[in-house]
Amino acid sequence: MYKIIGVVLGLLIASNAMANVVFNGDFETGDHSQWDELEWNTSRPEAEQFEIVTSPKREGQYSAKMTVHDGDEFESTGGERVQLERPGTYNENDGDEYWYSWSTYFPSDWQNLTGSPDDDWLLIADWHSTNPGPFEDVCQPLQFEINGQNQIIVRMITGNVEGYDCYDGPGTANYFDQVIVDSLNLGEWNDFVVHIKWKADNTGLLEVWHKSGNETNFTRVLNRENIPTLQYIGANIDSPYFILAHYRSEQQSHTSVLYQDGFKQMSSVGDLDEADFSATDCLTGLPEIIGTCSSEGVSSDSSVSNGSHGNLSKKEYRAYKHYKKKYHKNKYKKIYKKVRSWKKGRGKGVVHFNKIKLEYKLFKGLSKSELKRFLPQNVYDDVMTYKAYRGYKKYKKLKSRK
Ligand SMILES: [Ca+2]
Ligand SMILES: [Ca+2]
Repeated sequence: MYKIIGVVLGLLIASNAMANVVFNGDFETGDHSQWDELEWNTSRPEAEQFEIVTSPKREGQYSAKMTVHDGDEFESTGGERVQLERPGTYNENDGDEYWYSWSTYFPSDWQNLTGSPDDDWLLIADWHSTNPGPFEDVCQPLQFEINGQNQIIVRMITGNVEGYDCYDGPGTANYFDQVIVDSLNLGEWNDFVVHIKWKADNTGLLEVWHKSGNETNFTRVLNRENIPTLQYIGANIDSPYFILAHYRSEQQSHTSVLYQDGFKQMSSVGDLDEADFSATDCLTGLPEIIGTCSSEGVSSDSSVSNGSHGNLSKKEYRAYKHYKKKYHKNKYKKIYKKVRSWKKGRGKGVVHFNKIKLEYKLFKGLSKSELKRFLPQNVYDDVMTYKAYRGYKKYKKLKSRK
């Protein structure tokens, strides 16, 4: 049912504000020129299906309003659509690792999709197999789909897809559907963050985070490790490309409208510590993507959140949050008092303070377990106390500037 569409490789779109952004499709040019190809029912004026609007918007000045009417097919392809293809220059290759983020808005008068399970589908985003070529008749390796129950589903078909004719083939692919949102949130933005290690063998990774409306925290709604995330047939490995979609079964007959904004493909999310990127944590790397991480979570409005940083840079703010999270107020106070007592305790105390300070400086690069091996237990404990004292001082300094 998902027909293959043609690719027209466009010009490489230059420049991104942030170093880690590989491709920016946020519509801040006031048009769709960041993207390669717009596909719509070309017998209509483009504006009936694609429009840059200022409201609702998720970030910056502009978002994209995408409308599909009954019969809006693109040239001779199946399915009804208005969608944007990312320039082929950015296709994912075996071994690539990227982060993606975008936001989709479903108006409050959104109509449920109708029909049989074969017909009640609508895609908001997908990675499409390259074509022409051996993957032409295989379905998208990865797609974000709305179904007739108003759920958002992530569907993946990767690995060995030999013999696959879309979903009907007898192949040996890695194939799954996972519901990531149980009931579509209408009249508000849905934010997505996707992390993918693109691999044809079993060493790939797919993680998806989602939040909607006024939710402060992202939730990791999908985590699959050690899976193939690319399709292959024999020695051929596919290099898929991203589509920001409003693409649905031709069996639908109502007019559907949705808004897309803020798409970014990134090589990293700042100096985010992946360990911090847990299920419901405040995502500390997100200032560079969508919204900003505050102590309460991720704000939905980056302009407001910038204010809450006061005079701190993003890096300083992350450090502030790190220290704030690491030590409770009372624990810090105790540590501070102890080190102050060394410094104030004339003679012996000062000698001890200087000794610990020196040990700290000498062994700064070592891990905790290495330190433990090198130092007697009492010295190790005091070095740790001194380290925490430094953290507390840094925290207080950052807090005063916040
Ligand atoms: Ca925008
Ligand atoms: Ca139709």
